[in-house]
Amino acid sequence: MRSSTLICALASLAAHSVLAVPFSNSSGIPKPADFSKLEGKYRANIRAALGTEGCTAETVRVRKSWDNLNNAERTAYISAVKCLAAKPTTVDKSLAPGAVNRLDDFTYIHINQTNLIHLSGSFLSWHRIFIYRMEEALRDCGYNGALPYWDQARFSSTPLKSTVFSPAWFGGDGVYDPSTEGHGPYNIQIPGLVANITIPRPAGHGGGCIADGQFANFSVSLGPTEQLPSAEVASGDKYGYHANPRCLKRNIDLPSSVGKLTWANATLIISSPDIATFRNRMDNLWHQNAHGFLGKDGMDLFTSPNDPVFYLLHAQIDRLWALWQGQDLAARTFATDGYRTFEGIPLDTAPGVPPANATLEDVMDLGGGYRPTIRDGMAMTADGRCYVYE
Ligand SMILES: *[C@@H]1O[C@H](CO)[C@@H](O)[C@H](O)[C@H]1NC(C)=O
Ligand SMILES: *[C@@H]1O[C@H](CO)[C@@H](O)[C@H](O)[C@H]1NC(C)=O
Ligand SMILES: *[C@@H]1O[C@H](CO)[C@@H](O)[C@H](O)[C@H]1NC(C)=O
Ligand SMILES: *[C@@H]1O[C@H](CO)[C@@H](O)[C@H](O)[C@H]1NC(C)=O
Ligand SMILES: *[C@@H]1O[C@H](CO)[C@@H](O)[C@H](O)[C@H]1NC(C)=O
Ligand SMILES: *[C@@H]1O[C@H](CO)[C@@H](O)[C@H](O)[C@H]1NC(C)=O
Ligand SMILES: [Cu+2]
Repeated sequence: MRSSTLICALASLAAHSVLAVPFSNSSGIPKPADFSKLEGKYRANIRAALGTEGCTAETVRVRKSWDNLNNAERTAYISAVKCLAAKPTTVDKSLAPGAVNRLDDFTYIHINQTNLIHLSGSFLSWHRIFIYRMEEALRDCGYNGALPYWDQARFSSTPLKSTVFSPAWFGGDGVYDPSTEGHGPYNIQIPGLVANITIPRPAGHGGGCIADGQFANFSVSLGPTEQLPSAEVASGDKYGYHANPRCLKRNIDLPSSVGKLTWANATLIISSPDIATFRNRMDNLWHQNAHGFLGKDGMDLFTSPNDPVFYLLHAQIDRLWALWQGQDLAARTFATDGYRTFEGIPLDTAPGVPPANATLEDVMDLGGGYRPTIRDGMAMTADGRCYVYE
């Protein structure tokens, strides 16, 4: 199975003109000087802003690229994820009877909030808090480090060469599943919006259970939502809140990475002159492509946290935002843009929420009764957070 998946992957790579010169080494594409320069300015500014109490140079956590962790750190991270998978959920069973474990606590609230926290003014802030809470939960389960990020640009041409997807860690593609729901192509239809939004998805090379790595046959329960015209969706389970135990799946789509999740695009995103441009580029050039690359569970708008790679993917989104903010902390930390709902479309579950612009004082729902404002999720080294990207 693995070798035929590889052959398909290579065939697709060869067909892609961007790859005239394929990269075959394991260190990836070197970081360009202009990106390093932006990073240097961010680091200098954020470190200069650290105080002498609270978040200090001594206490600040350093988030690193997964590819730069050592194997002991990687093992500790994976163990903590599995520790959360072995702990019972704290979600009210009347809200999500299918929630099983502590990972589902996170997936549940992400499902519940999806149409408010994507393509909206709370996207960046909500996800910053969300992944920070995961970092804390992992540390409560024995992990001593900070959340690592998946540095897509370094392996954009050969994404499966990143150690993120190695058979030792998160594993690679799902096994080939020729069904419409698994392998694609198919259209995603987003439930809950008072408009029909259809997102076409290309065919990948997998679609079935992940076959190798630490999450091969990993069991997930929540989802999928009614966005797939799929037999996998139980009738009436619009948001996938009911128990649906199944293996975690991927449907790797190389063209979502090759020529897209590039250093050039990362640099372009961080070089955005204002938050509206930044948010637009972030979503169109990066966020959607990163999820699109994973396919299947990791691409489900609602239940994507089911794939543990989600947290590394979003640490990278958070990092690019941090780099953008860090070019001018005073002007950019609280810069905001976007509607209160998905593209400003009214929601059938929250008809009272007007499709107005979000404000810094808007209250978000992070689950477990935690309801911070958008402003609360914007600083990197305040409001209980204390981390910097290396
Ligand atoms: C890896 O390959 C890329 C692309 O050919 C090249 O730029 C880079 O220098 C190589 N890295 C090493 C360590 O050989
Ligand atoms: C989210 O959860 C609340 C209950 O806390 C519920 O009223 C609401 O309908 C849910 N929204 C969706 C989209 O499931
Ligand atoms: C969305 O599509 C469905 C099925 O095609 C249709 O029944 C419904 O009326 C459409 N809704 C809107 C708002 O266009
Ligand atoms: C996954 O589960 C299937 C079906 O139970 C089994 O055939 C396969 O060997 C398992 N794969 C791994 C890597 O555990
Ligand atoms: C940036 O991303 C877009 C779409 O994702 C792609 O079409 C474009 O070629 C990329 N540009 C570069 C310079 O990588
Ligand atoms: C929302 O914000 C944008 C950008 O600041 C502005 O152009 C637009 O008029 C605002 N829309 C509403 C409905 O306030
Ligand atoms: Cu999300």
